[in-house]
Amino acid sequence: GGHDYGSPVRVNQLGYLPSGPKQASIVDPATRPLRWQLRDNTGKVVDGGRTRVQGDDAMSGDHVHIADFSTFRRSGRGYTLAVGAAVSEPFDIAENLYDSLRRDALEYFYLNQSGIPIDARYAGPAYARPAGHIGVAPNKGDTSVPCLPGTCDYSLDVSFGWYDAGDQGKYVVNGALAAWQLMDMQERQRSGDGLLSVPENHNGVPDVLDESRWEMEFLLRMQVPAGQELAGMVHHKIHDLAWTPLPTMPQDDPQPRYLHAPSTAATLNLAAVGAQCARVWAKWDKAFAQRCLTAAKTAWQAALAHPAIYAPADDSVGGGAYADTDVSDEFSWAAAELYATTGDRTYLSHLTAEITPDGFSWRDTAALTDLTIVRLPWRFPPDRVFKARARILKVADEYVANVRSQGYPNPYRPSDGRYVWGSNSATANNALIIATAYDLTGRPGYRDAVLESMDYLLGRNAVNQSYITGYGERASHNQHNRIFAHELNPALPTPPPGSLAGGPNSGLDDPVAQQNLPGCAPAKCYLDEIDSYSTNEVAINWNSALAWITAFADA
Ligand code: 9MR
Repeated sequence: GGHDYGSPVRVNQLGYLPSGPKQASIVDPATRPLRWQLRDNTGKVVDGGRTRVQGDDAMSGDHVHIADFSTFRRSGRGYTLAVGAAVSEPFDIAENLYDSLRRDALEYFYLNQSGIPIDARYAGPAYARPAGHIGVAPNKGDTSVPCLPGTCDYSLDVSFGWYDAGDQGKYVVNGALAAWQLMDMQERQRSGDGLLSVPENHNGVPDVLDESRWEMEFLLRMQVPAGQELAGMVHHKIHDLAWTPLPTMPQDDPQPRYLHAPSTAATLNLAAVGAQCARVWAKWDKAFAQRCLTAAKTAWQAALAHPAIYAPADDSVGGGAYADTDVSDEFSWAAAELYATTGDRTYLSHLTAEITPDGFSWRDTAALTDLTIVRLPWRFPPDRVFKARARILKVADEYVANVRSQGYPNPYRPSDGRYVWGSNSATANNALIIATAYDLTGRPGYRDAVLESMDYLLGRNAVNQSYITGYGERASHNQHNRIFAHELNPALPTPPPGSLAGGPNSGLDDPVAQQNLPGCAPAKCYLDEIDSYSTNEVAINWNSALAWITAFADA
């Protein structure tokens, strides 16, 4: 209670595709259908009808109606949907609706690169900044980072990579997932050089690959060198000794940074993305592809030799823990990628994990085995492809049912009724699975459900919030971030357009959320405040999911 969610008429605040589904969700206690009107930007009524009563929505506690204006296809700007006296936020109907978001969701990665000046020519003046963590005082730099005292006695150059999120740590398990999603976009649908405003945009290599390489270069450097005790294993993470205050610009970070102990999970993540990297780069840079493959194979062997080294859950001072004590799913995913690239049958027996309705995240990579199989069906035994395909369709059907059965079109509906930290990434990753079902079958229902999932992220939700900076009248712009900390210092920019907020989190894992959201319904546990890191952070593995599904929507 007490929160101002604005209009009860909830729309995709960016808009709708002319040929796509067009629905609004309306919060209203009425038990009978209500009249709705679609108005153009002069206020003229251009369409109308009656709502369908969807009923009580479990995840929000709202009583919801649905207005469907899908048959209206006329492009234009500034439409509104009215129900009684209530009027929605304005939206467009446009063929190129997702074109700029597609770029911005990817441009996010350049703006978060570590170890390089962010050039105003590409980033614009607001987002340009000096290189971070290159060892210019007070900065310690990432070029020679020691292990945490007592864990090993060498230092590594772990330059490159993207800053994780609102903090400037660099973590292998979610960094690898983010890089994987960018490379997977490219394997799904080729995009070209010149797509993005980045320094590499005329180097003859697709920009999405250039961008993912920045992270690969970091991931490769996290591997324990030959001759050391844990050679081939991969350090779990590198970050500051202590959390830095907000704001802190990367070049001003005075903290010492340390390598944390290797983990089996991180090692298998490098095995997986290294194998994928070898495949996607073979055509563009053979030497780099070979580096990736060697690292992947070495990592795989090291993981087999050390199958149960887990990152400790309490290692969360100065950086996140990213703990995971079940790596059977990572073994399976890595084996799938290695088999897809090499055809070596010894990997096949390790493909044991399958997609489940729980979807996937940095911690749960089971689904990525099946997604890898259907990405490269000609490389896998036909019975495996057949089964992976069937499993993906079954899970996608469940997600479509979630979209259709809830008051707001969210493919995510947790079985325990609690939204996780980063729930918007669960929405986006589930949408990716539905999109994959569309790619496999061409059935329009899948495509429509992906587009409706975009509606959820862009404002058709319980808090009337577009969770993507710069897109929509009520869009998140105060996400937790040390660089883009406009809320704390007006001289700094907001997070760049195309930044996805983590979204509602039932856990209320920060003091601001605890104070302001007691007893919140799951889909309403969200605050657009910079200090609410557990509901309103950004993260590379969330924006990579956004980038993937937005490219799908745009196509
Ligand atoms: O995305 C992570 C989420 O799954 C965890 O529940 C949460 C708490 O451990 O951490 C999230 O990751 C954060 C990381 O630990 C530190 N950098 C910011 C990440 C996004 O909030």
